[in-house]
Amino acid sequence: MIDLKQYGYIETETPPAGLIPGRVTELQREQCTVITEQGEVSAVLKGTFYHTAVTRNDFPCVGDFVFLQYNENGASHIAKLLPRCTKFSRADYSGHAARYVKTILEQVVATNFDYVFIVSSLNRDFKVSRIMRYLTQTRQSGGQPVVILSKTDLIPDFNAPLAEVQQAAPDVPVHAVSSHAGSGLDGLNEYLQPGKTVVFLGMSGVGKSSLLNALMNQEVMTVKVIRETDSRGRHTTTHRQLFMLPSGAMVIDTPGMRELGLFGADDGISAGFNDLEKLFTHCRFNDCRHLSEPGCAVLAALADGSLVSERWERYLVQKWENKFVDDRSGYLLNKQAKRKSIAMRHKGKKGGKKK
Ligand SMILES: Nc1nc2c(ncn2[C@@H]2O[C@H](COP(=O)(O)OP(=O)(O)O)[C@@H](O)[C@H]2O)c(=O)[nH]1
Ligand SMILES: [Mg+2]
Repeated sequence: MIDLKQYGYIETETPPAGLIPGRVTELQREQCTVITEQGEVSAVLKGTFYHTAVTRNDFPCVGDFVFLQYNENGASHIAKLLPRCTKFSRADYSGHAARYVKTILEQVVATNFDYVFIVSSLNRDFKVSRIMRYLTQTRQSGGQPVVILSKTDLIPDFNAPLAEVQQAAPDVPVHAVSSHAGSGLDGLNEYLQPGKTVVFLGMSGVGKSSLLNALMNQEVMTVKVIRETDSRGRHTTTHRQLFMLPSGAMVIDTPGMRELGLFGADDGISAGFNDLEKLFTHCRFNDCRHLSEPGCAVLAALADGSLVSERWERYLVQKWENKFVDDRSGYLLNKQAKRKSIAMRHKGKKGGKKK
C-alpha cells in the first residue's frame, strides 16, 4: 500500500463509498495516470465531467487530487476533482482557442504545488522582464516563487545577472545552478522536502528536464541537444508529468512555453508592484491616469528617479495585457455558461415530455 500523504494528500472530505483518493501524475489526451494507495493506475474521466464542465478548468490537470472508482482489471474512472490549493494558469493563444473561438482561454498548467521554480538560462536568452512575467503569474497561483538561473557553466561570472534579478525582485530567492556541472543544486534542498511539490516553469530549452534528471540521479525526461549559439531549443518534453524525487519531494516538469500569457493576473500584478500601486493613493485626483495630470505621484516619482521608468513600463504592459485577456475571456465564459444553461434547460424539457 502506498501512503498518499507522501504525495501531499491531505484528507479534507471523506471519499464517498466506492471511491478512493488519488493524485494525477500524468495526462495524455483523455487518459490520466493517477497514483493511489493501490499504486499507479490508468484512469479516464466519468461521463459526467463532459456534461457538467463549463470550462476546461473543470477537468483534472497534473497535480490534481481526485476521487476515483478503482478498477482492478481496466481503466479506473475519475469521479470527482477535489478543490485546488494552488493553480498556475496562463492565457492560451494557441490552436482551438485562437483559431476558432477568437478568444483567449485559461489553461491550467499545474496544480497543488508548494513552490514554482522559474527556470531561466544564463545564455543569450536571459531576460529579466520575462522572469518578472512569470513572477506575476506565480504570485497569482498561490505558490511560492523561486528563480533558478540555469547553465552557470556557460558563463564565466553569473554575479551580474544574479544581482539584476535580486534587484528586480528583492523578496524572491534566486539560485544559480548548473545541472551539467552539478553545482548549486544543494541550495535547492530546502525546498525539496518530503511531501512538497515543485513545478518547473520556463521557456523551452532552459534546462528544466536536465535539472529534473540531475535531482532524480537518473534520466527520466529526455533532453535534446540545442545549439547554444542561437539558444534554439527543441521541444522535447511534450507533456506534463509529476515525478517523485529520491528526497521525497515531487516535481512537475512542463513543456516549454514560447511566451507566457498572463491570465487573470490582477492580484499577481498588485503583489509584484505593491509599492508602485501605493503611489496612486498619493495622486491629487482619484481617477488620475498618470499621463499628464497635475499632482500625479507617479509622474513625480518618475521625475525624481525614485521610480525607474522601465519598472513603470513593465507594470503598464502587464496591466494592459491582463485587461485585454480578462475582457475577452470574460466574454467567452459568459457565452459558454449561457450556452450550457440553455442546453440544460432543453435537456430538462425533453425529460419532461417523456413522462
Ligand atoms: N551547458 C549546459 N547546458 C545545459 C544545462 N542544462 C541543460 N542544458 C542543455 O540545454 C538543452 C535543453 O535542456 P532541457 O533540459 O531539455 O531543457 P527544457 O526544455 O527546459 O526541459 C540541452 O541541450 C541540455 O543539454 C547545464 O547546466 N549546462
Ligand atoms: Mg523539458
